[in-house]
Amino acid sequence: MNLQDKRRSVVIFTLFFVFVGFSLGNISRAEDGYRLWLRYEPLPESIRQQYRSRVSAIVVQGTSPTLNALRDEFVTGCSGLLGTQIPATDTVNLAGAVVVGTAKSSPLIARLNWSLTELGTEGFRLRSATMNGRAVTVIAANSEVGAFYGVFHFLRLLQTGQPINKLDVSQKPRLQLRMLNHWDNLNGSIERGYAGRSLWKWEELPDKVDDRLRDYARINASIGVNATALNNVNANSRSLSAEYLKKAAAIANVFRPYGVRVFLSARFSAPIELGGLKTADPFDPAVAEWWKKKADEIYQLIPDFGGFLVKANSEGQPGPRTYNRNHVDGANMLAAAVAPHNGIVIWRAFVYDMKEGYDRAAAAYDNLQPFDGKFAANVLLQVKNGPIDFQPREPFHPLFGAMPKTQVIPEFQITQEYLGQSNNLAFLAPMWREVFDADTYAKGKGSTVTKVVDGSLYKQKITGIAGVANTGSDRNWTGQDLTQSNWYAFGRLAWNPDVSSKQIADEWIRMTFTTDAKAVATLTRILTESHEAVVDYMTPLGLNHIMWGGHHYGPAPWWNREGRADWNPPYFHRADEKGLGFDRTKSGSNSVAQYHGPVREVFANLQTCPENLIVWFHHVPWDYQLKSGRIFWDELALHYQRGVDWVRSARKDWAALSGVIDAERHAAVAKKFELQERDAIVWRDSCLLYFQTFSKRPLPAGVEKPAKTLDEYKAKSLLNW
Ligand code: GCW
Repeated sequence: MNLQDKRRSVVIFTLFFVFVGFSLGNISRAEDGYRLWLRYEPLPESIRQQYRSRVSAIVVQGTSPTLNALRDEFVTGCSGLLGTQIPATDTVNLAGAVVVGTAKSSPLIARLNWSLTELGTEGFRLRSATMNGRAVTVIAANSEVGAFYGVFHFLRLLQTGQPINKLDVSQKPRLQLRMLNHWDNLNGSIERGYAGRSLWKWEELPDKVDDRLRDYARINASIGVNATALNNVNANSRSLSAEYLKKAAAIANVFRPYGVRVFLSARFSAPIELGGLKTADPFDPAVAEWWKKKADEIYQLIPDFGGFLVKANSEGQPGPRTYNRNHVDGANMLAAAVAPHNGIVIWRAFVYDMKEGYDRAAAAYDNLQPFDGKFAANVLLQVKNGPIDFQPREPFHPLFGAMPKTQVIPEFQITQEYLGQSNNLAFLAPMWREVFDADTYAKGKGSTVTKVVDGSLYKQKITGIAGVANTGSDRNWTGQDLTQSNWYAFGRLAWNPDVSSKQIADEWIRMTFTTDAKAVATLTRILTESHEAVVDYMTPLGLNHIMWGGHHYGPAPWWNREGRADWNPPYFHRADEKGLGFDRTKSGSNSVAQYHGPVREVFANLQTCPENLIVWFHHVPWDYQLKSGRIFWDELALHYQRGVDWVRSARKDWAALSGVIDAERHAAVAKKFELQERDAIVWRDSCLLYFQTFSKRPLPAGVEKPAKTLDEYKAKSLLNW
């Protein structure tokens, strides 16, 4: 055979297999990531066998938008997973039926007479039972959305291969408001979005509503997300105009059956820009009246409107302080406008406009803590996980545990502004776990952030959590297949902040990629290690905010071009001949005092401060000896190297999964790992070369020689590499 013949036969051979594959339906078909974790591909035959007799039909009595949607989901899901059409009926005439509903929607469920009060409005009970002498499974709830959550739970059991013959599960969400914040602009761009354009397509609304919005709502419902703020917190007043409210209402109509409520970010000066008033002073009666009328108008269009999300007096946004009023004056005025409709106001604590020479990490606490107990009953204070700004690692925010009379909710950033955007894999569940598990000592040992947030410590009426979304118009929603896991993880932790990262990873992999045991183990390990690896090659040992200015992709610890000191890396890392780090102890800014004892003393003492935060709290001498026995400089360098090594080995592990993962997603992720390796090297080299100009020490053994010079790294942003 000559070369051409050989090629031809390879092509024919390949085509043959593709054809056989498609006709048998068991070779992975085109996988573009669109279906996320709701793929519903047939389970392995051995597992299907076990399920078949237990999932013979779905019995949903009654109709309503939610009941219809959950019936559809169940039928599509089970039929796909079991490889056979599962019928929907409204009577139990088969063993193995799954009966779903509420006592109101379903006489069959009413007849069970179960007491479901403790499940609240969104919980569900999933139980094996007998009806008409037949073994059935019941999914019962107090609300149709609760029943929908039960359906998704049941589907997850199938997707992850769990036994379903003796079920007795009762669940309700631990946090009430489980919300995504979209930083979507009205022109379709997304601030800090790395997955395409805004999903909302404002220009087409309200006449045309993209079908994709239904999938967005389904996906959120599948992980229990029940609220969405549609527009950027750097808000445009027009989003509250009559024209845009109609568009928001069209979106709300699509989301409603899935239990997802709509919120809007409100620009504080909207009464001026939209209402033609001279001021937006919250004490001006005309201003308060304008907001009341605006709220009435919104609720006319969106009866279940959630309320306003507000970024005020932060990064140039207007706020009450613009009019010499304070945060409480502003928040409570808006709260009064939505209160008659049971709406809420979510006031962000990300405020750091302070005096010269201040410590930015102390600013949110300084600005907001004095108002504890003064916010109206329908105001929530949304606090970022750490005191600066979504850095790869931060200590927990000192406001958690410092506002016992305020309804504090955490804000996480699902989109990876500072963590390699959609090019680098950083599975964020471990990072969020770290925040939840942190002990604030607010009421003695065991006062974890989880307990502050879930209401068990301070018994606040409303609990919640927000995540800045990583979604966009890209076909795979998040710009890279593996970072879909962060959307999933956010929902799972919002539902139950006690779930382990490992469990979240394991579930997500089985639902999204494969149930092959070895592959699941490898991928779970890759996911759960990935965040620490990113910290290693970006900001080890407590470093932070040393990214390239503006876009924040890639390293630039030397960057000094921004107008304000606290937007420039040297402000944060404070490198000099003596050492590295921001002294936040008594000899420095003393912002460590914002924490409760004894955690305060632990952080404040160089000897006891966790090493992974050491330069966050201390200016650490280059030759300071760490627990490893190595000096600080050497340890820093080895962390950078370790990060690079991890990416290389993860890349290899991923390559080895090529037969197990479908070709399309396998290739797409492999490309991302290639970029991640490049990025990790650039991070390591640039940071070490730059910090070396201060430490004046050689790289320790085991750290590779930089590939380029510092000037070369300085010349070009990694974004344009
Ligand atoms: O992380 C910073 C971002 C800004 C963002 C701000 C915020 C929406 O760089 O883009 O603005 O935080 O959270 O308000």
